Amino acid sequence: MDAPPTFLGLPDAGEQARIALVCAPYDLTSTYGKGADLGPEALLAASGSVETWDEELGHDLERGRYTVWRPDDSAAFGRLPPEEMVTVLRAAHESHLAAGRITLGLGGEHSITYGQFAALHTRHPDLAVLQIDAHLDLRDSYDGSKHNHACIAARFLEDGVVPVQVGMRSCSREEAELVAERGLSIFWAREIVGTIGYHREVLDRLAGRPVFVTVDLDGFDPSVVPATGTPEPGGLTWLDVVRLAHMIGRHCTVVGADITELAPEPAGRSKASEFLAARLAAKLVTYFWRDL
Ligand SMILES: [Mn+2]
Repeated sequence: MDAPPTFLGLPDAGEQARIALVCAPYDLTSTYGKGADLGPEALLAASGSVETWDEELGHDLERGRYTVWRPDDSAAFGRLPPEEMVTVLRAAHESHLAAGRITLGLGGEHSITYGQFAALHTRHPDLAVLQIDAHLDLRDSYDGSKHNHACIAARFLEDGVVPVQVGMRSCSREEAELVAERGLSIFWAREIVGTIGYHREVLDRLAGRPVFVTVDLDGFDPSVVPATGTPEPGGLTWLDVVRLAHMIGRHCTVVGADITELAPEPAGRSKASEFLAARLAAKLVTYFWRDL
């Protein structure tokens, strides 16, 4: 059997690593397109073909030290109830944070984010969250679970963190009412695609706090990332997302990030989505943590 893929095809740095990629092969609560449990390995496999040289900042990612964390038994992990899944992930993130590493979560459906968020929020009570997504995810529960993929932003709110949400373009009436009631920070896709004028306002909302960046790949337009569970038309471009991330990296301390909802297309189809996800992982590491 082939060895499992590493990040960017570089040797796993083990205990010496400064950045841990925490894989969450989990897709139990998704409701439409399935396959996000295959996302982490598809992203890592694609990362072997990503250039380690960042052409924009002139930085070589080969200088970094990375390790990959996987559940002991991926199949069993994939069957855990969502509440237990986030507990396992929280412990994994906490152990890497305790060892002085930054963690980059790889999903997996968006419900995986809560484990990493909770680990970071304990360490940084003033944590701010930037959420790139098509969906508000403000339902308190869905399909009987508070840890459904459609509820992640409700969990942030419940823990006292108002996420700054970018790329939004789909919600329920109840979610829209909550937005109005609470005056939430929404940057609708239709108002920002192709622009950068809103960056200043994003920064104002993050207000100098440590930042966790959570990316649901459906924030991208489906013409850019077709391989995701709930593709919504009218989304962000590659440049929209990397310009925002670059700006955040220049002005904020980013203490963690994740990339979720990659649901690879069957073998033989386009690999554009997994390559983009891998390239995005490389970009986030470059923008946020190139000096580690
Ligand atoms: Mn979404």
